[in-house]
Amino acid sequence: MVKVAGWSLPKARSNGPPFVTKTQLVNVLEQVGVLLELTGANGFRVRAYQNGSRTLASMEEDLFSVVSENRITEVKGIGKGIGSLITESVMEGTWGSLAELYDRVPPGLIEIVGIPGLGPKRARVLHEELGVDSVESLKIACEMGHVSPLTGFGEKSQEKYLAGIELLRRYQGRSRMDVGLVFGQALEERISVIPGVIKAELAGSARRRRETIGDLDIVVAANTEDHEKVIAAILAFPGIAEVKGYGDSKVSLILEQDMLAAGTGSGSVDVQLAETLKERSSDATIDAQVRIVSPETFPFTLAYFTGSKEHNIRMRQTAIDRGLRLNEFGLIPEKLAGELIGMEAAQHTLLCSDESEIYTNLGMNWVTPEMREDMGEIEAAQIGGKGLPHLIEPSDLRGAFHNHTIASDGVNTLEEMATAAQSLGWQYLGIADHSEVLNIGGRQIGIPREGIPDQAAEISALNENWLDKGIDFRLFHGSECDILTDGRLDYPDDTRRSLSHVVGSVHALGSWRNRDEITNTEALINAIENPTFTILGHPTGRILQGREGFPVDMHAVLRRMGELNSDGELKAVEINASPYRLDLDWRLCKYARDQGVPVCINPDAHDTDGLQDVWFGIQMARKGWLEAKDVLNTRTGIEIEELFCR
Ligand code: DGT
Ligand code: CA
Ligand code: ZN
Repeated sequence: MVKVAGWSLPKARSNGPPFVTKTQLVNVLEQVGVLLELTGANGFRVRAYQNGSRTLASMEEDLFSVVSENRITEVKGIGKGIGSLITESVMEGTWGSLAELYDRVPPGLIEIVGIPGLGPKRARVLHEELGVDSVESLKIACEMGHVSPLTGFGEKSQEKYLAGIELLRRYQGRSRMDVGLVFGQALEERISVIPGVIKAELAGSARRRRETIGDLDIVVAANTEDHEKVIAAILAFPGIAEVKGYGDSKVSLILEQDMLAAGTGSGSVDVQLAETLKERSSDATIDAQVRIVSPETFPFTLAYFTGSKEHNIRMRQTAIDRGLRLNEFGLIPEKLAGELIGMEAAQHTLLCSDESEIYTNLGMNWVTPEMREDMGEIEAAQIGGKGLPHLIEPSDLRGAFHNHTIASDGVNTLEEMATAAQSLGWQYLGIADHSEVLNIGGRQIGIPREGIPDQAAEISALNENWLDKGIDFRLFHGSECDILTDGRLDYPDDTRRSLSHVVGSVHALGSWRNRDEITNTEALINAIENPTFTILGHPTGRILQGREGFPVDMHAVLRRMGELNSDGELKAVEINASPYRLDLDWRLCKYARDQGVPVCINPDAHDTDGLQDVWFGIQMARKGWLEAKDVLNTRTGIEIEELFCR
């Protein structure tokens, strides 16, 4: 049984005040809301914490100033009780009596709140009525049919929970790529500057940019006489929750938040993005395996631990065919190695100063790590073969088409979003706020049809202004238009026709997930065939580690989109670049390309920082073999204007 971590109050900084950050407080208040609900506290108290968390999150003023000037309770939405909790934690680093609340709730109960369809209220009922206090006990209760007879639950809920548990198990212990990479980069940076370290490089699924990462693998080159002191330096790092083990050449760790504190951003994720990610990863932990080898062995070890296992197996076979033995220690001619094994055999290795020489010795071109999945790269890399693609780079993007503003559920204005896009060097930004049908808990989120002309006017005014000033930047006025369950699009035809582009997305996921694949595929195709439809947004609706997408034959959808493109229409498919989604799946990119369907890398940004998420979309496009020409938003602003006006 895996130990469940549960929640804990953040450790105070040693050099305060302020002893805690706003992000930490936002988190704690939100967690307290859930904990109170789980313990059956009254609704007013629960909502006070929920509101407090939300208020704090959107507060623009510096928290420390507000607190130290005693103005915290003047902030609307923060009452006396929460105000004094905030003051205490910021000024003194303590949390009043909250520790008791955190201890009182079983960690397993918190974990089941993450299961789709299971909020704190229902979790409490299950706890009180059936004694459920963990994922395990919930599973048993569902399997024995004890859940469905409870008032307000039913067969459907019971099945849904079982499916949710299955998903949780599958992803257990894995991290989203944004979380994994920010930890991986921090560890790589810290190791790189240890005296005696010649180089340190992230390997494994992180280097291959998988959408989720099981554990981090880092390979370090140091001369043998320095290994001991390098290991000692690693063990003394801040942000190590646990040392799982270590030997002469290997350290196995669990990393936590403090690992991220320093950091110069010298790795592959740029500085600004790394800062954003640190904020988002606030209570995550991740395992890391560090392997220390001599500089001569480094390229072989790096290649081996980069994987994938499937790629390695093919590489090893390629070596065998040439009378060579390939492993993490070297590339060894079989006739020299003979009976020898391990490091003894490796004495006879061919020398390779970097990974690319390993590939050369096998008659291949170097394969970029993202592509090492045995999905055709071994064949394409053969010298004289059909060649590897020239993969898209982050700097190839000139804009994006799916972004939100305060007009729907975003937090920034048109102008703020545009300024942020310009500072990324973009020539355009597509605005696609939600359409009128979208509401959350009865509150309308989308723009009502009457609001569209106002947004259009605002956008035209901004565009004219840039044009007058000779600035090569424009906003495209689109909509993220809901695809209704029957495959119609939200808004009247005229409204949609007035827009530059329509990102069609499914949001009423419940109904789509409860239908069969054929019905869903037909409905989706029906929507795409609408003449106003331009881009298919987050095609399956999946949330990584959260919920599976709805069943759909994406191949059939992409084939139909391909036909429409060859009829001269523009029907593009989105890679939703939010690290929570990364949907279209990278495994389908090649298929989309081969069908002639342009791919858009869209951040689905809800604030200015969110625009940077395109970086993750680029990683997925690269994993999917895409070149700049396959991606719609590498085109210039003028080219897009022409395409959208057709
Ligand atoms: P993860 O951590 O589950 O996200 O995925 P990886 O790819 O990082 O896998 P991991 O951490 O188990 O191992 C790192 C790499 O080491 C893996 O990509 C390939 C290599 N490797 C591990 N076990 C084997 C194996 O049994 N055979 C071969 N050929 N390679 C292996
Ligand atoms: Ca790994
Ligand atoms: Zn969106």
